[in-house]
Amino acid sequence: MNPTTASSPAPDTHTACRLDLALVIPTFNERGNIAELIRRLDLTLQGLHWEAIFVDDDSPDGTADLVRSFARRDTRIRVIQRIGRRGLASACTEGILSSSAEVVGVMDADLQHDETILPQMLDRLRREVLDIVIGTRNAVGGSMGDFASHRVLLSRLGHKLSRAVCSCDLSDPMSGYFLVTRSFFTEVVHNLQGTGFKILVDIFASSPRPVRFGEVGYCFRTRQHGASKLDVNTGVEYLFLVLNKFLGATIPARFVMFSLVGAIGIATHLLALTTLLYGVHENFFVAQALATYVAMTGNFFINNMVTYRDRSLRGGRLVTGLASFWIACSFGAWANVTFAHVLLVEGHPWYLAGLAGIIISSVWNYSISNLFTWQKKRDDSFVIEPIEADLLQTDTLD
Ligand SMILES: Nc1nc2c(ncn2[C@@H]2O[C@H](COP(=O)(O)OP(=O)(O)O)[C@@H](O)[C@H]2O)c(=O)[nH]1
Ligand SMILES: [Mg+2]
Repeated sequence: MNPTTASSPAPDTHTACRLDLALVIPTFNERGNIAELIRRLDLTLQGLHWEAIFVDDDSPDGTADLVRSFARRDTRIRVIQRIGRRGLASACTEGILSSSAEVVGVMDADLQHDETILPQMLDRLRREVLDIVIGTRNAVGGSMGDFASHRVLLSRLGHKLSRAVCSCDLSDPMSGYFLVTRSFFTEVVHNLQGTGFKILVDIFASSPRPVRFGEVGYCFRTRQHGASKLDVNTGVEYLFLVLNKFLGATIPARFVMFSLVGAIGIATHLLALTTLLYGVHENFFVAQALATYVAMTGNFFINNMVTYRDRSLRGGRLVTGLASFWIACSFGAWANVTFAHVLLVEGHPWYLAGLAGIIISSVWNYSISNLFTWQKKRDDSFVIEPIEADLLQTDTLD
C-alpha cells in the first residue's frame, strides 16, 4: 500500500467550511417561533458561514422534532435534545461546547432579540478584537420596547445586583443576547455556575481577567408566540448565582440562604407566640413550645421552596422530610441553649454567648438538613418517568 495514500487528506466532500458564527438557541416550548426564526437568520446572515444549534429541554410541544425536520433539509441547523433536564444557562453552555466555531452567539428563540444586528455584532467583535459583544437594550440605539413595566423593574433590580459580582460597567447585564469568542469562553467555562437564566452575568463574574467587551443597541421585541418561562424560581436562581459568585469558595450560598430563612423563623416565632399568649391565652411554656414548632414548620416549607428548590420534596417525602427537619432543629435548639449557657457560666458576655449558640445551631441545622432532609439525589438521569414539565430536575444550584 502506498503510505501517502493512507495519510492523504480527506476528500473535499468531507472537509468542513470554516464557520464564521455558531448561534446557540435554548428552547423550551418554542414551536411557534422556530420556522420564522430560521427564515430570518437565513435572510440576515447571507454571505456568512453559520450554523444554528437549538438546545431543547424535551419541550412537550415537540420543538425538538420540528427543529429536526428543518435540520433534515438544512445542514446548518442542529438540535440537542436534553431529556430530564431543565436550565437555560446549562443549555447554552452545552450548545456552545458542541460547536467548533471560533465565534459563538447566544440568542432567544422567541424573536425578541433583533437578529438584524448580528452582522454588526460580529464585525465589532472581529475589528476591535473583543471577547464579547452584547446586544443591549439600554444603550444608544436600544430600547426595552413594549416590555411589561414589572419586567423592566425586575431587569433594573437584577442589573443593580449584578454590580456586586461584575466589575465592568455593563448597560444590560440581564441580556441573553451576545457573541463570545471560543478562546474567551474556554477561559471561563470551568468557573461557570451554569444554573439559572443569566449566563452573561455568570460569564463576567467567572472571568479571571478584565473582559474586553462591546455593546450594540437593539429594540427588544414583544413575544408573539408561546409564553415566557421566567418565574419566581428564576429569581431565586439568580440570587444564588450572585451570592455564590460574591462569596466565592468561602461560605456556601445555600448556607447563607438557609440562615436568612432562619432569621424569618424568628419573626414567625414571635408572631405565633404573641397570638398564642394574647389571642388564645395559652400559658407561656405551652405557647413557647408551640411557637417553636410553628416557626420550624414555616422554615421547612420556605427552605423546601427556595433554599432547596432543586431538591424540593413532594408528596409522602414532604411528611418524612418535615419530621426529620423537626428532629434536626430540636437538637439544634438544645445545642444552642446548652452551648450559650456554658459560655455564659465561663464569664463571656451574654451577647457573645448568644451569638455563638446561634452559629452552632445554624451550622448543625444546615448540615443535618443537607444530609438527611434534602439529601442530594443519586444520579438517576437514566430513569425517565413520564413527569410533568415543571417537575423536571433543574440543574443543581451548588
Ligand atoms: N433549553 C432551555 N431553554 C429555555 C429554558 N427556559 C427558557 N428557555 C429558552 O430561553 C429563551 C428565553 O426565555 P424566555 O422565557 O423568553 O425569557 P424572557 O425573555 O426573559 O421572558 C427562550 O428561547 C426560551 O425558550 C430552559 O429551561 N431550557
Ligand atoms: Mg423571551
